[in-house]
Parts: sequence; C-alpha cells; structure tokens
Amino acid sequence: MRAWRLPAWKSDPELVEVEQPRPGPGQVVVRIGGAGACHSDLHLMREFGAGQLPWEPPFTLGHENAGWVHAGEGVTGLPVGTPVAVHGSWGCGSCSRCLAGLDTYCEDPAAAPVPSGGGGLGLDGGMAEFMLVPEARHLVPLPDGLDPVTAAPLTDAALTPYHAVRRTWPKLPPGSTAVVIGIGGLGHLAVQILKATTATRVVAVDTRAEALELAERAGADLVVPVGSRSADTIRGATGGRGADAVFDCVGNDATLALGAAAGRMLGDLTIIGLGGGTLPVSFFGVPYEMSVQSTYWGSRPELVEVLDLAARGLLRVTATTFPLDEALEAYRRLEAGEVVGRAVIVP
Ligand code: FEH
Ligand code: ZN
Ligand code: ZN
Repeated sequence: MRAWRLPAWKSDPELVEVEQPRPGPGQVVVRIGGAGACHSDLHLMREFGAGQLPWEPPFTLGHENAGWVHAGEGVTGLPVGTPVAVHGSWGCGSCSRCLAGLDTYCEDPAAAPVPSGGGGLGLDGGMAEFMLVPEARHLVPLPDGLDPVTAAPLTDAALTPYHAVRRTWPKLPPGSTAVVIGIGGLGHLAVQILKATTATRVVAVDTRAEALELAERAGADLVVPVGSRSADTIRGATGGRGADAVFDCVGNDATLALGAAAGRMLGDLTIIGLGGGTLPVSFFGVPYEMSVQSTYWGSRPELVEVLDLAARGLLRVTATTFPLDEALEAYRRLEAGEVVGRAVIVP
C-alpha cells in the first residue's frame, strides 16, 4: 500500500510503498476513509529535532483519522466494515488518566504497548490506505449519519477545542463572551462548539477575510480582524469588562498578548495552538485571577460527545478533500494559509 512517511526530522514526507499492516491480538486494521492534515504535522516536518519528543521518525503521518474496520484479531463488537473514528492518543491503558480515556495525559507513557504519541505521532498514522490501531479501545463506532471524511477532522480539529471549551463551561453562562482566535480547522469548529454547548456570545478573530466569513457561517456573533485595536474592539463589545474566555488556536506572541489584553478578571485564557509564543505572566500583567492554561487534544469520552453533536447536525465540518497522492499540496496550502476549514486526505 502507499503511505506518506516522515523519513527524518526537518524533512518533507515521502509517498512510498510499504507493507499493508496485519492485526496482532487485540488489534484492528482500519481502511482509511479520511485523514486530516493538521498544523501540528507542519511543526513535525519543520521544527522538531532529535531528542525533543519521546519518539522519532520514520513513521507515517496522519493523527486525525476515520475509516472502516478492515480486520481485527480477537476483537469483539467491531465487525468488518464498521465505520469508526480513531481516538488518536495512545497511552499505557492502565494509569488513572488512561482509564478515564484521557490517554493524552497518560502518566506512564513508557508502559504503552508501543510507546509513542499515537498513530501519526511516532507510530504509523492514517496518511495511507490502511492503519494499524494497536488496541481496539481507541476506536469509536460512528453514529448513524456520519461518514469517515467528515468524522476524521472531528477526532482532532473538533475534539481539541471541545476539550478546551468543556473545561470552561462554568465560566460561560448567558451574558458571557468567548473569543476564538484563529479561524482555521480548529477555530471554525470551536465557534460551533461554543454555540452548540453554551449560551455565550462568540467573537471570532483572524487576519484573513475568508476566515472571518467562515466564522460568520459557523455562527460567530461578532468578527474582529486582527489589528492594533482588536483588544479595544473586544473590550468595547463587552462593556469594557473583557471576554470571559479566550481560546487561542494560534498561540504566537501576538495572539497570546491579545488574549491577555482582551480577557476579563476571573476569566480563562486557553492556549490551544502550537504557535511557539510566550506570554509574560506577572501581578499586573494579566487580569486578576485570569487562569492561563494549555490544553492538549481530548479524551475518548469527549470524542463520543463530539461525534454525537456532529451526527445531530450541531457541528458542520468545512473540509477540502485531496486524493492521497496530493497530500503534499494540501500541506503546502495549509502552510500558505490557503485552506478554508480543514484539508482532508481521502485515500
Ligand atoms: C500533535 C503533536 C504535538 C502537539 C499537538 C498535536 C495535536 O495536533 C494533536 O491534537
Ligand atoms: Zn493535530
Ligand atoms: Zn496511561
């Protein structure tokens, strides 16, 4: 079969012929229906080097996957042909975090069947015709009405902001305001998640006119182009109080500074994007009792909730699809800021 392998750090992936995986005991091979192209993949190609992560290339990219059960070995409840989403973070399976489905925060990652960040993150991912999932517990059958091309972005581009928004629900009652910075793959779903699960007013911020149009289609109440007065605009729209929650899907110096300047006392500033920025935190530097946190991906139970929201029509993925041999073009467009919504590779 064909697969997009990352051969080494600081290199482009290569489309190569590899052996089709076969399941061992308790494992499942998924025929890939959709594999999302994530900004994190660009960081894997461009930025990381030896020793920076607990796993190394070579591996097949693609950590945002859905498809159909192709083969299983000693696995019950997942007959061949079942449409499934892959929960992409694979931990030890026995620490308290993993037992809650929160493999993202596994406390004993070295005890995983094969230590890695998951498929496409040290182990072979879904930018291929088939993918080996090392434990059946990482699969979630798709609810009726969801197809794998739509479901793939739900496993990361939706799950990541869902986890971030869910932990901030208590701060988002009627009358509150939430800001989403960066209306790309994650951001356009963050806007919809806020609208579907809270009563908050949603402000969307981006540099690109097409992204702000996407935010409006996604249900944003107010769109704000990035500029020197963005924070003032947001403060003005909140009666001078600031936003109760800011979800920064970019994470560079400028967006973090904007988040702090636009935020409200007792609010939340959540760093979701891997933009590499830093935010100086000091007594007067951020609003009193603003909580600043990063969040990483989401749990398996949260993925079940995200799929349910989408199956009920409350989340709509804007996706541009590419055949497998055009994955490099998808990444090129993503890097150039030319993708509206999510790019999804369909083998
Ligand atoms: C992948 C690798 C490293 C950091 C973050 C990510 C995310 O895209 C996974 O959700
Ligand atoms: Zn990702
Ligand atoms: Zn664990």
